[in-house]
Order: sequence, then structure tokens, then C-alpha cells
Amino acid sequence: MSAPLPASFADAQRAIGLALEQALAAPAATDPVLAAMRYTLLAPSKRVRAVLVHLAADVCGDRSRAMPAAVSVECIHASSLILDDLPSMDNAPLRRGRPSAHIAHGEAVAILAAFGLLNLGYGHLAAAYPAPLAARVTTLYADAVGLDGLIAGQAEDVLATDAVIDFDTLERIHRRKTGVLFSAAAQAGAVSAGASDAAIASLTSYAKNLGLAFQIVDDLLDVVGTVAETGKAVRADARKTTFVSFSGVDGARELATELCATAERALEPFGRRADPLRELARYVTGRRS
Ligand code: GRG
Repeated sequence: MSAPLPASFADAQRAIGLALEQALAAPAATDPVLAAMRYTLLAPSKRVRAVLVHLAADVCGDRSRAMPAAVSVECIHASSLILDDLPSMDNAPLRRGRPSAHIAHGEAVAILAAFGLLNLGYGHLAAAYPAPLAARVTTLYADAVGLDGLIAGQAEDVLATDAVIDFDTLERIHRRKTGVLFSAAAQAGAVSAGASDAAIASLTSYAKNLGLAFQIVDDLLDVVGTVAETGKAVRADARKTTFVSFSGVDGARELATELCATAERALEPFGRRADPLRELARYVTGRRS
């Protein structure tokens, strides 16, 4: 099931949803860990990272090998959501419009499901791609998750709860927590299409700025959004420094708009072929979910 992205991405979202179903197919999900993995992975989601893999591959001229990288990035992302929601992290009760995994399945099973999804994410690449491409995309994703990526960003974020941090620290946290997986998704799509180093560099610059803008809008939606729109608890960031606490609602929106404009400028070498990526950037600044 999909949450709203612009209509032009609906076909990609649908195909990604089907591929995720297949990656985690189970006639009867009796295993509790498998049930929790399916519960999170197949819940309504925008699938924006997987769509980005496809759009990056497309603009580099070949979408045919994008799907395994798209499936993998969604597995990794779903794993991170389960961990992020745990009582020891954000202690979030709702995700994707449903009780969070640890509430629906218990904390122990939720933690194992997060490991299961991470494992599936990497294993899927090894099973689906020829060895050199599998190695390249696995390295991209492992670097994005690792000690200069999601894990580092999450650690700094959790440790900064109730602390005063400066703007550079906030930006570093969010680039690592959110931005790097967007960059890795775009790079994976490009690499799967056999793109040149120059094309990969342009897409990295696009995705890096898009990812940070996406996180700023996430902060904004915590303040101005509703549970019905976001599928998660709102006003949940009260103990954290966010882009809104630094810049206010209007300032944060302006910053997200500027970052998306910077992202769009990185697409110039691709000409009109990159219009879908431009559309994605415009969607990000105005998104409500
Ligand atoms: C071992 C994978 C792994 C991670 C460990 C827990 C952790 C480190 C990192 C947390 C990263 C995280 C959850 C960042 C928040 C990113 C974010 C903006 C999530 C919401 O993404 P959407 O809006 O959600 O794309 P949907 O539900 O549409 O997919």
C-alpha cells in the first residue's frame, strides 16, 4: 500500500510495493519475526527512497536493474524505523498510521524484525545482482547505515535529547540520519544503470540536498501536521532541537525550499530528462505526509 506522492510516481510506487511483497512473501506469516517484518515493511509508505533509486537509474538511461536496490533500501529504511521508535530511542507509539512495531509485536520481536529487515536488505542485493554490482551497492548502503551514517546520526540525536546543540551539530545529525540514505539510494540507482562518475556526482549532490530538505519538512510536520496526515504522533520533538526550534516554521520552510532549489541546480547536466527528479524536489518542499 502507498501513501501519497505525486500521481506520476504511482506506477513506480505500485511496482515497488509488489517487489517488496515478493521479497517477503509468506503464504501464512506464522513466524512472529516474519509477521513483524511484514507489518512494518508492507505498511503504507511513500517509498520515496525506492522511487529515488528508480528515477536516478532512469535519468542515467537504464531502469532495468534498479529494483533490487530499491527493495533493499526500503528494507534498510523499515529496519531503521522500527529501531527509531523503540522505547530506548524515540519511544514513538505510531508509525505509518499503525501502532509501532514494538507495541504491536512486543519489543524483543520488533528488535529481531529490525535485524531481519537489515539482513534481508543486504541479502537481497547479493541474491539479485551479479557480484560486482552487488558489492558496489552493498558498500554504498553499508556506508550509509554505518558510523558516518544512520547509526552515527541516531546516536548523536538520542544523546542530544534535552541538550542544547548548535546549528552545525543539528545539520550533521540530520544529514547522517536521513540525508545519507537518500544519497546512497540515488547513487545505487545510478550505479545500477552503469552511470559515469560525473552523473553519479550530480545525483549525489541532488540527493544530499533533497534528503536534508526532507528531514527539515519532517521537523515542520511535527509542528504543523496532524496524526492523520503523517501517520505518526505529532508534537513529539519537544525535547529535541529541530530546524523549527532554530528557524521557526517560516524559516524552516524557507531553508527546505532553498535546499530543494540547490538540489534542482545539480540536475542541470541532465537537461529535461531530469524533470521527474525536479518534480520530486518540488513535492518534498510542500509535502504534508
Ligand atoms: C541499523 C538501519 C539501522 C539503523 C540504526 C535507528 C537508526 C540507526 C536510525 C534512525 C534513522 C531514521 C528513522 C531517521 C528518520 C528519517 C525519516 C525522515 C523517516 C520518515 O521517512 P518517510 O517519511 O517514511 O519516508 P515512510 O513511512 O513514508 O517510508
